[in-house]
Parts: sequence; C-alpha cells; structure tokens
Amino acid sequence: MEKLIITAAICGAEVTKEHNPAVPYTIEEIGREALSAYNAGASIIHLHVREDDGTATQCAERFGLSIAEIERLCPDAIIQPSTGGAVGMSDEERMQPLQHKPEMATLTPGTVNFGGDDIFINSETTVKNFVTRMNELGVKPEIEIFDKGMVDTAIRLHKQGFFKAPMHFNFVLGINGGIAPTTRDFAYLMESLPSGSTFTVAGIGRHEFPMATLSIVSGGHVRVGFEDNVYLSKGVIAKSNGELVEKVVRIAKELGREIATPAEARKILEL
Ligand code: KMH
Ligand code: ZN
Repeated sequence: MEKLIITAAICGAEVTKEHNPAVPYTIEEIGREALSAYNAGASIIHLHVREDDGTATQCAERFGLSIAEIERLCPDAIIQPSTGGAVGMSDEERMQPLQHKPEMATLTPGTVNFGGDDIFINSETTVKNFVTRMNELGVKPEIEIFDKGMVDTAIRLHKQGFFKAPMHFNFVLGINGGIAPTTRDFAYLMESLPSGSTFTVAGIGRHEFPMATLSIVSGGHVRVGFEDNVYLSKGVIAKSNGELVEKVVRIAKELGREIATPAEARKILEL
C-alpha cells in the first residue's frame, strides 16, 4: 500500500474554545497547532482562519499571515486552505484564499444540510466557478464529499472538463445531514470513485478514529483535527491537534502502514 498521508484540519469554522481551549484563533495559535500536527506526522494542513475573537473569516490578508506563519514553522508542509469557509458566506468571500495560489484547496461539489437550520450551499454554478478559478491558478482541489451524489457530480464535471484527473477526494462521514459514518457507506463511496483517484477520510466526532482505521486498512488516507473532533478518546479533550495526529500514527504503525512525508504526499497526489 502507498504510504499514509495525514491531513490535520487544525481550526475549522464552527468549533470554538468552549469546545476545546486549544482551538486556534490568533496567528500565533494557528502556527502552534500547525506545528504540533506537522511534528506528529501530518503532511497537509487544512486551513480555516479566524479573527482574534474567534469569528470565522475568509479574509485574504488573514490567510496570508496564517500561511506565512505555517511556512515559517513547517517549511515543507502542504497548506490546503478552505474555500468552504463558514455557512452563510458569499462565494466571493469564500474564494479569497485562492489569491495566495496554494498547492491545494478544498471544494465541495454540492449542497448539504449542516444540522439545525444551517445549509452549506454550493450550486452547480458556484462549483464550476470555483474549479475554473483553481485550474487557472494551478490549485489542486480536494473534493469534499458529504453525500454520494457529490461523487457523481464531480465525475460528471470531470467529464465536462472541469475537474482534472487524478481527482483527490475527502469523505466527510457523520455530519448531521450528510452520509453516515458506517463501513457500508464508506465502501459505497470508495467503490464509486474513478480508478486512479486518491481519497482521504474525515470521521466526525467519535467516529474520527474508527473511520481513520477503516481508511488505513483500505488504502485511503486520513484527516483528523479540531475541525472534525476535539476528543482524544471518550471524555478526554485533546491538548493539541498534534495529539490527534499522534494517535493516527500509532494506529497506522500497529497496522503496518508507513507515514508519508510532505514530499511523498506531493508525489502520491501529483501536486
Ligand atoms: N465549514 C463548512 C461550512 C471546507 O473546508 O471546504 C465547510 C467546510 C468545508 O469546512
Ligand atoms: Zn474545512
């Protein structure tokens, strides 16, 4: 099997210091959490940013400062900004981090309920505009999959020339409104991908490590981090994103899967 690429989703847009005091808001805190994940074995940092008071923002300047800080501390890490931002943001707002021409950025090919009244809106026009901009700037999309129809949309837009092969997917399993964190649904998504694709898995909440293990033994990659889960184990708050990454590394080693360096991750993902 290929070496395991670990992505750390260190910040997110919804989780707060009330959930876990180590959730980063300031540039310094973003750097601290990225470094903890990188030192533990993460090669990709999935990045959302905040104002100092914790408000989610897609401000280009704030992303620029955060990216510079991560590059200073983790020089070869792959930095993957979010274009999802937070529920309710406009497309223009969400696209701002692309100005920095990152190697990768996330892109969700469909709309999904996000619990309660929240709807994460991605019309087909939005998706086409985002992927076109990414292609122009040489940014590889990580295609965020919250439900099976999103895989089909990505394949259809690939056939129309929007998404380029090899496509890279992230299965987000377990949000309220999306596909379930079960072995059956994981297999359904995996078997629906075009050959040559790569994928990673983000299990939400208590499903983070079971879904990570499933992906490790299935040849997929793994995403962990405060965006998806703030607990190291039942009732134990993680002290850092690094602790979550360390746990994945321990599981992978027990299962005989080696961890990819950032250089190896770039090769696997054809960045
Ligand atoms: N915060 C969610 C609304 C992404 O980063 O691309 C969207 C999200 C997906 O987190
Ligand atoms: Zn995200």
